[in-house]
Amino acid sequence: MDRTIIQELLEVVEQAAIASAHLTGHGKKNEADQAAVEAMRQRMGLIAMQGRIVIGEGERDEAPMLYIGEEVGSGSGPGVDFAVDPCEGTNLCANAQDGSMAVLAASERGGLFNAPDFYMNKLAAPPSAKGKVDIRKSATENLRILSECLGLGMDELVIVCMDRARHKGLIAEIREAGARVKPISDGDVSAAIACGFEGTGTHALMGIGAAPEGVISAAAMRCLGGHFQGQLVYDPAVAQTKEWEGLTREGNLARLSEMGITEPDRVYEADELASGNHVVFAASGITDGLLFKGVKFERDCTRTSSLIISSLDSSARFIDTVHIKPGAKRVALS
Ligand code: VTB
Repeated sequence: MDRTIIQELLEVVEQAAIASAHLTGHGKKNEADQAAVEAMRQRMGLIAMQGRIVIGEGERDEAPMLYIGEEVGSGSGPGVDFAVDPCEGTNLCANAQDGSMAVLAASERGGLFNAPDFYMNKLAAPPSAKGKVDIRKSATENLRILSECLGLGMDELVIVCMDRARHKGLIAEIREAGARVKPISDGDVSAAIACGFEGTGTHALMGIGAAPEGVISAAAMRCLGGHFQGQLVYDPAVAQTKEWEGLTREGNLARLSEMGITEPDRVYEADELASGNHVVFAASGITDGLLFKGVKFERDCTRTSSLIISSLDSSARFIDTVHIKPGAKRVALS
């Protein structure tokens, strides 16, 4: 994998974002997802690589495209592993709410953790708190450490948590400690990455989201030098999700073991979830977000805003692209 892949991956996420942006606000989350999947797959096919999906839309029998194990790319060139989420925050996209994006992480073969479709307890924090906060510590203790590392008062800290019943206790604890909580309905990748940059006004992501998204967040945080830890959640009583109705703790543990995960309680660090020598994170806004804007359709062009973070050249690029429509007469500067 060399630096030329940066431009290719930019175009992959841009095309996926544009495809699902056509469906923004239509209340059709599956269609928006499908459009992004098709566009992402099609653009990936043009890249000279032996690509492989390690985190995707699911198993082959449930996902016709970008399924786990699917080969993508032209078939010759470097081996590249991908974790993809073509429409992260499908509900946000369907309801035209802020925070949905097309996103992926890439690495050389074997450089991304093949996360099972489980839940994951996550802790993301800025680079200055890296290795100091710890998911094994209480939220209260981590807030104290964050306050010290960031030089901010407790009441100046903003902690993002997904707005879910399972976080009732966590949210109460954060507020009790004196920090502020910003609940989000969906989209914890964007929330995690926002912690990697100064000036976003959010200082940590705490709580349980999906494991595959955790790997994508970890890839970005690893390149940014931010803190990210994840621990799989297998107990339905902890996950408190409709998705796991009828499943048991023992059954989930057995599923993990079948997948080769023998230490289900292990805490994974960012560089274990994204362990490759070369890691690239690419995202393009579908709707507006904290770090970049969503797709804007205009008469003569379509505008996209994206973020590419790469360990290949230690960079984070914020890229605005004007996609000029055929026969365009006049493309405004901004
Ligand atoms: C999580 C989160 C994602 O969906 O997957 C969430 O990581 C689903 O969680 O960012 P629930 O099953 O509790 O609803 C997202 O918010 C969007 O895909």
